[in-house]
Amino acid sequence: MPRTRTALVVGLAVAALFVAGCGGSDDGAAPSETTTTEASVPSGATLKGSVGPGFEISLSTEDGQPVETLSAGSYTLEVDDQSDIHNFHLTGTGVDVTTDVDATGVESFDITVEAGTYTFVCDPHAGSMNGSFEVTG
Ligand SMILES: [Cu+2]
Repeated sequence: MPRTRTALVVGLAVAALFVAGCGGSDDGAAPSETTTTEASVPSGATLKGSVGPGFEISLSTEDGQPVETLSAGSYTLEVDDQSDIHNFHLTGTGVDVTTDVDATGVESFDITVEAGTYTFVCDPHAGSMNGSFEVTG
């Protein structure tokens, strides 16, 4: 009987390790599943960045869909900075554009993106105000 109990304990420990391992492995984004209603954004389109007035930052298409993936190419980035305590700062390969924290209003940038990950943040609150999208080649 002691032998049976030992086997059970070991089995539970292995199961716990397995679960922990699985849980820790999805820290990185795993874009294996994409939504079926994925908006296709043609190169040359206008992208709408928005920050404020609350602690909100977003990037969307002209139709109001969140930008999650883009094709490589050139776009117009139109940022509506609605707060003098936030900014909209987009970075990635070949791109580093930002509005001023103190300033408000709409500001436009011509950007050219290539394959990779692009990230936008509010610099003073980058830990909570951030987002990103992927560019496919
Ligand atoms: Cu902010």
